[in-house]
Order: sequence, then structure tokens, then C-alpha cells
Amino acid sequence: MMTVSLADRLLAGDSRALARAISFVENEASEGAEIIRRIFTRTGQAYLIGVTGAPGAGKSTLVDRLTAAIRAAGPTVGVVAVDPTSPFSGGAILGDRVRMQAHASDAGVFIRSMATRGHLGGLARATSEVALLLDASGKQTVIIETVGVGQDEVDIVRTADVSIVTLVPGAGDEVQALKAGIMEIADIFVVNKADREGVDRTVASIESLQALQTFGAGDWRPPIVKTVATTGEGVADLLAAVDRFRAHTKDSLGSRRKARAEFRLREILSRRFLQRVEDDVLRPGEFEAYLERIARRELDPYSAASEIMTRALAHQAAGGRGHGREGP
Ligand SMILES: Nc1nc2c(ncn2[C@@H]2O[C@H](COP(=O)(O)OP(=O)(O)OP(=O)(O)O)[C@@H](O)[C@H]2O)c(=O)[nH]1
Ligand SMILES: [Mg+2]
Repeated sequence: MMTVSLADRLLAGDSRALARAISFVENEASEGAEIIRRIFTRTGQAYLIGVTGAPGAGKSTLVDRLTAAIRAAGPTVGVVAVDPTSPFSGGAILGDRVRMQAHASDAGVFIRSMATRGHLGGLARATSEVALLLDASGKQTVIIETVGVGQDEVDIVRTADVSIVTLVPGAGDEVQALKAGIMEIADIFVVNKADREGVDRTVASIESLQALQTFGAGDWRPPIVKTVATTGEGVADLLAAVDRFRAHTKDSLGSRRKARAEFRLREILSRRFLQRVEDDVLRPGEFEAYLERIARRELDPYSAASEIMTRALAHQAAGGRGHGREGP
């Protein structure tokens, strides 16, 4: 089968095979799932760095600098970025071209931007699967850049081996607004655009939120690193913070990866289960009919779910024949 040789070439570090496999995953083609199946047991070698933050915070610029700094230290780097089609980056394609140029002569770097299209859940899955492909292809560090808006993307970053949250000066209100989310996911804070006014106020507002948290003796207290991504200032400090975090969490990496496994498995299971229900258990149009009844308040969603579950189990017990009990 074609995916066998593609997977083999990818595992051998062939970057054209990698690019091809990424396209399958991105397009949600069946070959993508097949390749993931083939390579999965060979993954888990790469250290996964998640970078999130508001649109235009300078994440891509920072990731480029970080990539260069990591390469200078030795390890190979794969980057998967969810670049929204924003006025900052000019969209994924342009973003890719500009970014690849900076590392064009370096075979140890592979950068891929994912276009934001379709549903976010699918994008989050595709992003984490591309990270797997980069890992399988031998990239020792994999950086995932996402815009921290959707829950799915936050989940992806949360389950990286280290999560970097990028803020910018003058984002005091933003810190407040995001506080529940970011305080929970940040292992390292970056205040980028430190060449701008208000850096210290932003640092202080993060610190005041940290003051409300309780840190035990051996607990990691997320450091706050000031950077100017455009010049590279502070990037060495950021890399040092990543290395310190990595050393600090050496023993708990397993539980972090288990959380990632849980996210992955639950996501696949619920998607598959739903697909199965829609394809095999319900007749065409029936799912829609449930939705309409719920919208009209004739049926509550809990009862609808119970009914569908019961029908799915009956369908299973009957050896997968027919459409369960007669529908609504
Ligand atoms: N002054 C200043 N500008 C910066 C700095 N870092 C990035 N920028 C600029 O900010 C703009 C956005 O940078 P990006 O790296 O594309 O930001 P991003 O967070 O990846 O943006 P999206 O992916 O579109 O959300 C660009 O014009 C950068 O040149 C910085 O440290 N200082
Ligand atoms: Mg970007």
C-alpha cells in the first residue's frame, strides 16, 4: 500500500514524504489516519513546545527566533503554526514562504502553517497530528504555535510538554480577561514587544495574579520573560527558561503526556461514536429531526442523548442491523 512506503520514508526523515503526509492529515484524508497509525509507536521522542497568545502578539516572530536559538544549540526543529489569515502574517501561505526563507539553508528545520478553515476542532486535531508527524520524522524539538482563542487550541497547548503564553505591553485588561485560562496553562510567560511602553505594568499585572496563587516549596513558579522578538532580545532567556522547566518536570513528563493521550483518545472516540451513530444508527435526516425537536422545546437534549445511546446499544446488540428502535 502507498501509505506504507510513505510512512517508511517519513520515518527515515525524508522531508518530501513529511510534506505529503502533512497534506493528508490537513485535508482529513483517510491516508492521514493510516499514516498516524503506522508511525505512532515511533513518536514521543521530540520535546513539544506550545506557544500561544493573542493575535499579533509576535508569536511567529518569536518562534522563528526560538527556532534559530535551538538550532544553534544543536537539536533539529519542526514547527507547526496555526496562522490565522490575519493582517499581521498575510495568511498561512505567505507566512510559510517568509518564514522558510529564514531557515532555507537549514535541513534541520521544517516549518508548516495550517490554514484556519473549517471547524476548530478539526484544526486542533490536525495540528497535534502534524506535530506527531514532525516527531516521527526525527525533529527533536517540535513547536506548536496557536492563537489562544478557542478551547481546542488551548487544550493543544496545555498538553504540550511546556506551554508558553505570549502577552504584549498594554495588555493589562487582556491579562484580566484571560486570567482563568492563562494562569492555568502558562508554564512560562513571555511579555513580547518589550521595546514598547508599559512592559513593567504588564509584568506587574501577571505577578499580581501569581500572588493569588499558592506555590508549594518544590512547585514551578512560571517565570516572566521579556522579549523583543524582532531583534532577538531576551530569546536566550526564554530558551534557558524552557530548559529549566524541562529539567524541573523531568519526572512528571509522563503524566503530562498521559493527559495528552486522554485528550487524543477522547476526541477520536467521541468523533467516531458520533459518526457511527449518524451513519448507522440514525436514518438520514434523523439527527436533524432531533435538533429541530430540541430547538422547538419538544424534547430536552439529555433525553435525546439517552434515546440515541439506547438505540445505538440496541443496534450493536442486534449485530449492527437496521436502525435501532423506530425513531422520533
Ligand atoms: N515592536 C515590536 N514588534 C514586534 C515584536 N515582535 C513582533 N513584532 C511585530 O508584530 C507583528 C506581528 O508579528 P507576528 O510574529 O506575525 O505575530 P503573531 O502573534 O504570530 O500573529 P498571528 O499569528 O497573526 O496571530 C509583526 O509586524 C512583527 O514584526 C517586538 O518584539 N516588538
Ligand atoms: Mg503567527
